[in-house]
Amino acid sequence: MRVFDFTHALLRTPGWSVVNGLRDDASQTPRYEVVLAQHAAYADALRTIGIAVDVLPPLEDFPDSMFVEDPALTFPNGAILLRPGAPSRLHEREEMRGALEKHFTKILAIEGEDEFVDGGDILVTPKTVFIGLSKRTNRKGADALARKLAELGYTARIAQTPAGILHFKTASSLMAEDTILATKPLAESGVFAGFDVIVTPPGEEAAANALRMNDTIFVGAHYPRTIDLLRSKGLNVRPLTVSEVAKLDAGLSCMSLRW
Ligand code: CIR
Repeated sequence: MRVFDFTHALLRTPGWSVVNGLRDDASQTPRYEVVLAQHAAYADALRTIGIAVDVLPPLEDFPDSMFVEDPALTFPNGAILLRPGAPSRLHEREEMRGALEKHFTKILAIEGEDEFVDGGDILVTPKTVFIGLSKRTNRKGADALARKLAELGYTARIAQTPAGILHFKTASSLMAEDTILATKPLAESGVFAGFDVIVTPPGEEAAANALRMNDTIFVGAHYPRTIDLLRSKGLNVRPLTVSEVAKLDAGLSCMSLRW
């Protein structure tokens, strides 16, 4: 089984409070109805490729809780509850536990009060799980996660998220077992030595948060040059509209947990 072969996904419907979600550019206010529609289209797209999609109810107390990728990590053999680094998001993980218990017998948790890790900073590749240090993920959190990953049989590698972007996966995603899509700064950092790295075209850096699931690669529909580039390499690309979600500094991986 390849690391991007999945049968299940867990999502959470956005609540009205999503308009108050965290974002770098406060002048961009997402419209609730449009976020909801883009989220529903994303869930449908996952279903059309054969994924069993479990959609959790909205949590108005947590404006960013539709981004279920950040408070937990899932693997075929277990899940890990993380400690998101934004204070408004820290307690989202408690809301994930019950949902994960329905699917996993083994659930580990990062517990240290000074340990913070967001799932958006975790890039799973066949041999290595990259953990990007960022404003949300600190060294203690990364070290703690590396220990939990070892318990599940995975090897972690701690890396640096480029300055000015939210998460490690804002700038990178796995396209094939040996191929990564990354922004120029992350590609040039050399962190992906040994992989074939496809660099996002200038102006389309945000396309780097793409999502490979089984034989489909979901890419933001607003990035035509990235779509053409990936298709020219024989990859099966399916564009999805996430323009409203992008106002919340989010992309395709953020809206699901997959296993
Ligand atoms: C946040 O700032 O936490 C949300 N507005 C966006 C989270 C995006 N999540 C992700 O990239 N995994």
